[in-house]
Amino acid sequence: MNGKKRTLVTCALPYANGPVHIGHLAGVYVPADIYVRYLRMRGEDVLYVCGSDEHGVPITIKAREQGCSPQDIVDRYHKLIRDSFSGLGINFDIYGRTSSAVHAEGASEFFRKLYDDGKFVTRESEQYYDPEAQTFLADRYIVGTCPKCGNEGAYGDQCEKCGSTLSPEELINPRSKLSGAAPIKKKTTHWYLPLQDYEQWLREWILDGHKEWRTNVYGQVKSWLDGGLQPRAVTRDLDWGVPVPVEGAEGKVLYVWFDAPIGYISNTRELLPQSWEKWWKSEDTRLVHFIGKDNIVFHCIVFPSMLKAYGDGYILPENVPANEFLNLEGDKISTSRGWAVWAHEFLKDFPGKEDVMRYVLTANAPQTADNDFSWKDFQTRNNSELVAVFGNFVNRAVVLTHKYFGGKVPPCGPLLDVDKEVIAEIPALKASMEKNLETYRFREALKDAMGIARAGNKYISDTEPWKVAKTDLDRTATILNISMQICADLAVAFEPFTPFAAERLRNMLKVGFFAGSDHRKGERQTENTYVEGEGRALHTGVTSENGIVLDWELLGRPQILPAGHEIGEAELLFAKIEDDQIQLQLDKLEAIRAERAAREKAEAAKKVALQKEECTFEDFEKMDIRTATVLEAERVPKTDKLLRLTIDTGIDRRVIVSGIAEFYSPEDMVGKQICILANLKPRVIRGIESHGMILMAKQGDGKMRFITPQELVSNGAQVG
Ligand code: B3M
Ligand code: ZN
Repeated sequence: MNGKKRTLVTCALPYANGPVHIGHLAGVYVPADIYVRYLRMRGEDVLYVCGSDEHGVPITIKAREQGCSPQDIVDRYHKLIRDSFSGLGINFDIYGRTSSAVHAEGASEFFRKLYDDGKFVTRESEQYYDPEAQTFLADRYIVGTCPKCGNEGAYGDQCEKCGSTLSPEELINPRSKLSGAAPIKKKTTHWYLPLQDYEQWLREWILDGHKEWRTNVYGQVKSWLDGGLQPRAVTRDLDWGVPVPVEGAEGKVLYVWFDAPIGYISNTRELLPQSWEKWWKSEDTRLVHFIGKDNIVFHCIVFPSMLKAYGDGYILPENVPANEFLNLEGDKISTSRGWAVWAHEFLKDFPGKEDVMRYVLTANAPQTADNDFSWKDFQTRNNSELVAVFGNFVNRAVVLTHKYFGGKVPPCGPLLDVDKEVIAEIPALKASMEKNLETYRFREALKDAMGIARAGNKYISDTEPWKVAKTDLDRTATILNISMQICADLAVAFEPFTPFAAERLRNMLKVGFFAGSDHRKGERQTENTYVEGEGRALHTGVTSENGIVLDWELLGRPQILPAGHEIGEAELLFAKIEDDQIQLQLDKLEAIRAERAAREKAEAAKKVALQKEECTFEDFEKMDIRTATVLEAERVPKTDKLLRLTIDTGIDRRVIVSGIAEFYSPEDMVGKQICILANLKPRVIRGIESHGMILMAKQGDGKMRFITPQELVSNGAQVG
């Protein structure tokens, strides 16, 4: 199909410091799975590689927070993530891990060769060091007060409260998360890959050679290159990671983004110790990286430069179809804020709906722009597309074939225009699907597949076989024959998108299927799945000897199921999703939002505004602060923030307008003794002249309380 003997598909290695969520699935893993299933149906030889990315500072931080080891963290999440993928039908040939011995050996060897070949430069720099814990500190391990918003828990690289990007130098009162000690600067040496040396080569390879890449990918690479590449550190002062295999490098490990991409190679070696090189070092292999947009620089600039530096015939990616981001209910998905739909929770809450999630994430795929997932849309697409069109069409065709023809495909008689039209539509949709799938436009390809279901549904609705049967069984036979062919088409077309439903449909039609060959270890033969040839899997108790075996080539053929072919009992392919199921999910998200708001409010309440600049005693003496009592109070019309107060200052009666209506009603204020700045220049507020200002205590979350003497004093008493 593409002139190469085989295709190697890699998927970004998820960090094993938490579960995967629908953003990961939409961005990387569902599109990759669609692509791999399609290629395999076309008979392509595909290797499908992924695994956990188990190093890096966030994992060590989570381990500290949970009082366990980084290995405990990655063991827990490696399993959870792997099971989540397989639960969604995303079956890699290997789902490895970068804490494995195979990876440590491979990454060390990779580094050592670049080191021996003089591809690195070293740099001495000053890094933050914890004198008590006697370890260097990554920025994330330094906390202090944010200079922008006063948040006392800001990190050395970012303030999670106001979102500012920070450096440890900017933090007020920086201290180590490990020991609480004030960090000191200490000299340390690291190895760097001089990316600038590869700039011209990258320009030629990508900017000249791959103009077909997605604009978001091509554009980001171009701006990185135009911005000028800098040497990139490939080692870190950390105790969790692949140790730097060089004498005198104790306490240093490979930088996670140096070691992780090598994980693709290590996972391949682990699966295919004898033949891994034909996948990574042969021009007969095409390599495709599926990633999210935040990984573009690592997969298009850093990793290719590493492979180039290493030499030895490593191939480069033919394409890197990076997706943009998926939002959730209009808000950015955030692991730290818990704002996500976790894959493992979805699988528990919606058993049997794995296809629906795959379908919805593809229909809303953020292919060239960020997109949004909403539970309402999830329900609507399931009910009005999968149930009402795809499932409804198949059900009517199968039920009626049983009703009128004893469950056997009836013969096809003379064709009318309506028959010819629908028969002609399918090959056209198939051709469009092929073009879209081969250019990574999965959302468009899904529309083509859905187009087949819509065509079938319209055909059976327009021809009304249940009515025709009253008078003309031959015509009914033709209609249902054609409808059953379209069911067979759907059993192939939907394999990449909704593999579970596609297999149930094939079982209903009692046909086999060529899913293509894969490289997973161990027997895949189950009681009704046969593995033939070089591992090409068949399903449903049908082998090429005893029945019909569908494959991509048959899709769109006019007569796939011959007259007389016996089909199985009808079963619903999809079930409606009820409002209460969706409401449960929305309530879950609302609870997360409320809990976060409460937490942020509580944190804000503790936030202390920075002290103002110094003033002199003379400055203070200018202010005439007095006690006063509120005689009358009313709301200021057309605003919910202001009260108009008439007060007795002991000097006079006057009117003051104050922004305290959010915290006090007029009734609350009448009779209260307050303190005011009496000699503030009068101001007109909402048309009312205000003479003075009430002294209020305002805490970080905005809550305000008026200041009052500890016990009643006379009005006009001077406050100083
Ligand atoms: N662990 C995933 C991420 O940035 C990162 C990918 C590595 S692929 C070699 O979320
Ligand atoms: Zn801040």
